Amino acid sequence: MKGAMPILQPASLQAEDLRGVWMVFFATACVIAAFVYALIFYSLLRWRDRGQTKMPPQFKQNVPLEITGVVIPLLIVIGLFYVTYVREVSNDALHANPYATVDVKAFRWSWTFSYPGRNVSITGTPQSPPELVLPANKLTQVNLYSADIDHSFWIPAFLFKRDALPGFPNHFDLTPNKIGVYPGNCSEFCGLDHALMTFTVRVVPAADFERWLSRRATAQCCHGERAPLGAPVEPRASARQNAAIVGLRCHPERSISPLAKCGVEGRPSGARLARMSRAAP
Ligand SMILES: [Cu+2]
Repeated sequence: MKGAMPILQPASLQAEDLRGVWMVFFATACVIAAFVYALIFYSLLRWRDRGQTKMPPQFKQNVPLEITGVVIPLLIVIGLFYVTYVREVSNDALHANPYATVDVKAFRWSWTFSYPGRNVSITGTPQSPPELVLPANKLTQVNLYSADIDHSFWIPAFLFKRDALPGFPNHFDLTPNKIGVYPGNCSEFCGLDHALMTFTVRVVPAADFERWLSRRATAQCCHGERAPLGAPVEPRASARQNAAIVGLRCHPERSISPLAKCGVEGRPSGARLARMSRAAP
């Protein structure tokens, strides 16, 4: 799994932007540190005790020096603020036509990742953390919700963290640009199993992403794997017949063809199909 030193190898376009801000801060801090240490060592060497008994010149104030000492730090802070503000505004802007959309819902103590319009929803548990699959080099818009209390969605490799607050959805764009698997977790202490509130992010080529979505949708739709529209309605029916019923629910046209499309072999009898159709909403 990647992401050990994400500041050196960020894995999204937005993170590369933020790394630029970090580099500006780091370089500024280095220059200031070098200046301060130079003054300290100069003073230590130049004014060290050589056994003189005479006091050095004493003065109470030096107005030009004091003004310089206020103005220079102020200019540095304003410059850093400007760099941060410009990058954050551009990073927070939402793209009008994202390639993909993901609804992320935090809850005590795991996550649900849903792909609106694609019939795919993945819910994790503390024992079985979910996986968020994203297309590489494509913009994904994330809608972040909380089902209960405050959580925080954090992907270190993307240098990205955003709070999940109940009643206040957050929206942001991510454009992963390095294929790989990255760790993610909740970074807001939210209770007993907070430490287990982890997930992984798998970044794959866009074509693989589309294939994964189709496979996952078919599995969920027709084979009862967290069927999005409810559990099978025929308790006494076989697994194959229940799959057919779920298939009917997934495909509102309620024809025979979706069953074949879903890979359900054979056809139920006319009477059974009619009963299934009545049972499906
Ligand atoms: Cu949490």
